[in-house]
Amino acid sequence: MSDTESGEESNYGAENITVLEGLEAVRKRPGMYIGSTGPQGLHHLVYEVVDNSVDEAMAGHCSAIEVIVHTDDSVEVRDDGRGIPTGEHPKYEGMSAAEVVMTVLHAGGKFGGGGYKVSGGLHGVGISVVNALSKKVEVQIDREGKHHYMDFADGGTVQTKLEVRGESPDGFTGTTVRFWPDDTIFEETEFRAQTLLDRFQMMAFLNRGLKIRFRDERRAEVHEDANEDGWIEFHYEGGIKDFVRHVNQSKEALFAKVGYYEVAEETQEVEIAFQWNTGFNADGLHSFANGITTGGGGMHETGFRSALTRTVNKYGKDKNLLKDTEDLSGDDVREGLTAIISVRLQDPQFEGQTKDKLGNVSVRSMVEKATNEKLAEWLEENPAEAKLVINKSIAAQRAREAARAARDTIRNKTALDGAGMPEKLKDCSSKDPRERELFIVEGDSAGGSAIQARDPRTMAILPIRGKILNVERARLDRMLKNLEVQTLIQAIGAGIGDEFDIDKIRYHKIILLADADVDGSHIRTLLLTFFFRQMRELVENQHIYIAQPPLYSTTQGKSKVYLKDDREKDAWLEDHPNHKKDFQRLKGLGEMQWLELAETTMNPGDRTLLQVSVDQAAMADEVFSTLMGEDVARRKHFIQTNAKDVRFLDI
Ligand code: 0RA
Repeated sequence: MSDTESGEESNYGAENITVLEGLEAVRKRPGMYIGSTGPQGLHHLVYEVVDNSVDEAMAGHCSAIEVIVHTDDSVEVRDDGRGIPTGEHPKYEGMSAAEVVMTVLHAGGKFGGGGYKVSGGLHGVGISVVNALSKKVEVQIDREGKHHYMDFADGGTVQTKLEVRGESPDGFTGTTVRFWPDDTIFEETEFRAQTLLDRFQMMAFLNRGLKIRFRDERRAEVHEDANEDGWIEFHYEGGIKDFVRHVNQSKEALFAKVGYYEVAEETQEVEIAFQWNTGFNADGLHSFANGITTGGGGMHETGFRSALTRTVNKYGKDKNLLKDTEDLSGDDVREGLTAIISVRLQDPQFEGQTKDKLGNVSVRSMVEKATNEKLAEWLEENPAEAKLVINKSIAAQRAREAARAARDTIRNKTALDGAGMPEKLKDCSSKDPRERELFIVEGDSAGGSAIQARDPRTMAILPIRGKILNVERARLDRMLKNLEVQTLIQAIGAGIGDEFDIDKIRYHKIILLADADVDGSHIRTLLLTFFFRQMRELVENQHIYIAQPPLYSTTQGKSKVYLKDDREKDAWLEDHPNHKKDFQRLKGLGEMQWLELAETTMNPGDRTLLQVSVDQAAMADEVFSTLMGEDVARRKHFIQTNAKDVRFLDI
């Protein structure tokens, strides 16, 4: 079909039937193509369309991509690339190339032409899958001076065949795809702006120079990061170097430079950016394959890790910064390291249950070789930075040894002191961990009330004093010297860090009991962060709870009524319109009668406990990093921008 013949009914050949069968298969088993029909699958549709434009941009034909979410929850993706070809497709009679791209599975790639093509997209399924799962799709193409239009309905059936609708603006080429997800296929069809923004920002980091703009027309007010027209733009000339700077922004860099190297082979390539910070986390390694997060790691990470450890050790010994007998471990070298590894390859194998682990063996040797060579060069060329890295690694090694010693001391203490339990712990008598509960109570006087209020058979009380310590800035060895932390570890009885053994926990409910005020919130955040970092399985298996002492009390007739928070108070007032407004604000746990404490907060029949999820703990961890981290400006910004959202901090 040529452009002038557009609109004419053509005979459907065998090809057309295959096309419809292909799209029908997608509609029957969408999960096979986009993972799920939940929110993730829905957002995947956008990524699939944008990936096509990104390919065009990375081939050097497109300068910017614009994404708009419309008020009807349709999504429009525009680019100024070459435009999808509009001429008749050589293989499919009566169909334009653009129609083939939109309706034939896996036809999204560039036709003809040599060389290898590395495309993004989780499964690389192509834009026809989006068509199959939409109730309507409109395509506009500017190419060879003409503006073309075509649309589809009900999962990819052509409504309007490609036709010319006037001239393109002077010299302009490009493609616009707008789609309406099919609400009979997806559980919900509402897009979440932040999810899209996070993805676009990541793509912009991973594709140096790429410009992605986003606008959400559903919002009445303009996003805080948007310009006056409502556009948010991501554009990083530094690519993954800027990514590393971004990750280290809330931390204190060990030195200002960001290291970088890249190596391209015939069918695969790698780029790596890195910078150490003064923190103690050893999990700052983030890897990607063809622009997709590989949270499960894989061959690229394995290659990098072994070459990193080897190269830093070799440099240290060559320069006499390390003794010949002193070997730094991988953990020592990675402490405080933020690194981005991005590989591109022809046929990525994603493995593991969540398909987020890269399995291609050839990638390991490429990354290992690249790192052995280029990292060694970088260290040679940057001796001041290299020395800081070696010294930091040595400090990490010493701290690890000290932590081991401290851990042994605690373990021996536990073994020697009979039951080995700290003096402050008022333990319970039941021997069955499943029914035993540990209340961690802030302050000695509150601890006193809690001891009186408890059921001594199942409830143990551990009073701890004030701020346990700043777990963010302390290494494990210092943390282990802290008496409050030692007490916690002993009471829970399952070790800490790598040695934590969930099967040994002495209580199945660990309940944080602190005041409902700012100090209480702070100590809860500290404790949650500690559990999240050092006993993560406790959080993952949902053994952590937050007790909720009431904020108000009032009397009705002869009985006392407790109200958890302002919302309960307001609700109660609504139900009792004639009640005089004499509410007591309960100041703190310490001032509560023990009976009050029992009846409002501790008795299983009366209390409400908040069960902590990993999300909440991770949030505490992030809030904590930001609030307690070294970077004052960022901390201030965080407090200012989150001051309105009290829920966020008030865990
Ligand atoms: C096939 C071939 C060519 C470009 C494209 C597809 C293409 C697809 C999409 C999807 C969204 N935006 C796009 N831009 C381009 C090559 C065209 C040529 O050789 O001129």
